[in-house]
Amino acid sequence: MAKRTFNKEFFIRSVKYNVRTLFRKEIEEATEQQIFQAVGYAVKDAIMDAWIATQKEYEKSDPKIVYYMSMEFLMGRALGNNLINLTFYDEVKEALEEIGLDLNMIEDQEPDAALGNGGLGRLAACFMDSLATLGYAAYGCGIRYRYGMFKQQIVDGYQVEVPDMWLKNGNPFELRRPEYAKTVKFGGYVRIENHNGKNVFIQEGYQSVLAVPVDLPIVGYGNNVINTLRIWDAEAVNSFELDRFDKGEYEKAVEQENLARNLVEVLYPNDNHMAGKELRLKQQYFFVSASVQEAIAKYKKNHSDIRKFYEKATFQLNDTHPTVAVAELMRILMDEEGLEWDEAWDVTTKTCAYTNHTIMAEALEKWPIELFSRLLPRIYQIVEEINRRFVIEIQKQYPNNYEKVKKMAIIMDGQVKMAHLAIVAGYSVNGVAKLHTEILKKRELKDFYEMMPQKFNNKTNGITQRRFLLHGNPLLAKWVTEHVGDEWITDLPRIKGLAVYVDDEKAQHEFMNIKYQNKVRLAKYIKEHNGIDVDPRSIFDVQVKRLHEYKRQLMNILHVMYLYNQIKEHPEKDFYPRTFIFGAKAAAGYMRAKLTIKLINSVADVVNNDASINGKLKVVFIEDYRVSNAEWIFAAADVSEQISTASKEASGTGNMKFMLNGAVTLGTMDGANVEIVEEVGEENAFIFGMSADEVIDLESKGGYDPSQLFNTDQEIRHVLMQLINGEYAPNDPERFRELYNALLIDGGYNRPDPYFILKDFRSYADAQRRVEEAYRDEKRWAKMAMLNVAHSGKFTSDRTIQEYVDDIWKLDKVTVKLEE
Ligand code: 26W
Repeated sequence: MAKRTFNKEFFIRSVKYNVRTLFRKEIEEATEQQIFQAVGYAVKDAIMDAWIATQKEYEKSDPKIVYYMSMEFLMGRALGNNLINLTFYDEVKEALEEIGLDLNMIEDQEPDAALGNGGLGRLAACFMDSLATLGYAAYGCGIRYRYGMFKQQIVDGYQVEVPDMWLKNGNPFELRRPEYAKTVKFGGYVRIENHNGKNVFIQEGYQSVLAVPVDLPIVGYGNNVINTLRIWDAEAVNSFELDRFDKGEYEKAVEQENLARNLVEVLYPNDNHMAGKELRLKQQYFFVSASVQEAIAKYKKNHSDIRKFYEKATFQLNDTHPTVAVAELMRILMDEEGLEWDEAWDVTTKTCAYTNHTIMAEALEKWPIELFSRLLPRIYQIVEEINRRFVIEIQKQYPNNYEKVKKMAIIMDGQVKMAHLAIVAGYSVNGVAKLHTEILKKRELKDFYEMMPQKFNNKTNGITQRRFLLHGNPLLAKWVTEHVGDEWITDLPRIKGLAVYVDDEKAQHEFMNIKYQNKVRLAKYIKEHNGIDVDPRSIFDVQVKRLHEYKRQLMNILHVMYLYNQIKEHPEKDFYPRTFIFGAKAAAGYMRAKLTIKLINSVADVVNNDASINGKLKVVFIEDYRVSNAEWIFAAADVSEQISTASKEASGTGNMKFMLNGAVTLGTMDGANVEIVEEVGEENAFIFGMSADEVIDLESKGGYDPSQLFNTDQEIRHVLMQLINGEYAPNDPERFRELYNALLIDGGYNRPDPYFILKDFRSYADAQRRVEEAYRDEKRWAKMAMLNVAHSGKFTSDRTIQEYVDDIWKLDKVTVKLEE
């Protein structure tokens, strides 16, 4: 890998200069935040030449471009990652040390760019990294939310949401580009005029808003490629014209100001739950319209035949959130470019492709016709026509089968079904892990698969090893490089070379020592943030992810309660010390999830303060789990909890980050866990619980009756009773009644325990016993953990992106040369 030369003197001068010009200070007087800003700008400077060169190269060689359209990009911090990918990290660290500055401290000043909720948003961020590293022309298209994912505070054990003012000190990496602003129109009505026998559609009485692009550089690893994440900010089209005293005009101006302000104010913090808010649909159309306009404008700069647009551009829709892109592209092609319906449809269906990220029914986006047509009148007309033509297709293929129409139509029962629109208009539909794609084909999207099987394909998710090993776990990264060379950084399957060391005692020792160092690092963080002492020699058992019932954090904490009971009842029994670590944000309105957080914290309070158990058990809830602290958490984990109800977790990506960092999976056969086990071998993971088929089967029978278990299994009964006898809520014994009821009476879907927590409990507890037993044998554990690292090669997002390129996008590879 060609390494760019780093000019230390120049860099130091640049940092000092920035402190002076930005803050009128010398380095010694600057605050830590100001130092971060100054270093950030110096790094952006270092990126600029390559960014320009990349754009020049794209203009020259005219490659096909993927527009990755996503409501969410969960980027995390940029500084460290940019330095890593520029291959300057160590040099910059040294340079800064020379002037008395600590890069870690500086990195810590940067707020996470948390423009996403969880899995889907972080996947988009990993994909951007891989696209640039592999040298493909890609734009990320998204929204510049003024407030990202809320910050989580834990107050008295409860989650409190605090606004995330991530831009309050400015963002040194962003580049505002008002000269490329676009206008986006909402509301009004459509007037149809006949021009020489042709219908012309004119939208009138609308409100408009200006979409202003803000670009963030995406640095490819060591290859001079700098791609662009383009996030759109909103501004009023005409800023207040004070001489307009006419009442109507004045109010209109106020409305436009308000629209612009509200539009990009905040990320919706719902994960896997459709709230149906009008503002959300506005956000969707806002960034999609601006992005599609931009893509068309870019194409037209060098191409005259809009009918061949798809040869140079493809739109990947990250879940259904950007699916209005389908109709927006049709609108522009017809109303602005003058194509006929059939021509426009041909282009659109060769341009758009859709990724499904969840089978949770409550996540499916369906918009009331009333709302949709009022907000996007022209777009609605187009969707109606797409639907009309599609329904004719269904009837042709399935004559007299009204059931099919009812199940498959895009518009039905007063709603616009975005997934149906995406499937009908897309040339590709993919799931995100093998099992997930099979469930889509066989169940959720069965009718569509039968009608258009050629569209369906799988793309198992991946993660970037640059952030989650090279940056997040420098000790292990260095050790891996010492053993297998550094090619793994851009070719993760090379990490397989570690397999020859798994029985080597010296290697085992070094490996376990690195894990220990990382546990010490996390223990310090926990002490600082939670005030809890944890023993780095204990087993670090970690579950970090969004809080959702299907992910079953409740099963995990019930098991902790069970272990605690065991220890109390049998103090003489040998028990290997364990630290159970949780991190999770709950959607602000998701009461059962929030109560689960309170339960975890309440159990932590009791267990951590019980001197009688000699510290055998600790429970830690890490506040404000996010990308930046995640990097440390993965590095320190022994056990990776991936315990979703089988069939519910589309893929998971945390599971891959743990594996890469040498944690062993304790999980169900769900999502990508199945493929992890396939790679590493069942003997190097702890698998338990019902299979996806068993779950789906039992669901179709209406569930099961957990009272059997409750009545016959005294230990389970004991734990459940502790939810309602005040054991963990002495002042309010009723506090956790809701969780008790969900498990035993009605947890939704009209049945108790819809996520089969009690059904899987024994099997889970047994798997946990096997974990303990394995950990006691240090050599065996070291070998298992090392084998996990060695077999993580498949799970790089570089592989995922290459598959998208080969099977879906068909992009051209680009190389960028820099004159030094
Ligand atoms: C409309 C509200 C809403 C918001 C977000 C619905 C659905 C979502 C996302 C699709 C939820 C999500 O993040 N899904 C996760 O996507 C990851 C990346 O593919 C997968 O690894 C996770 O299994 C899946 O839960």
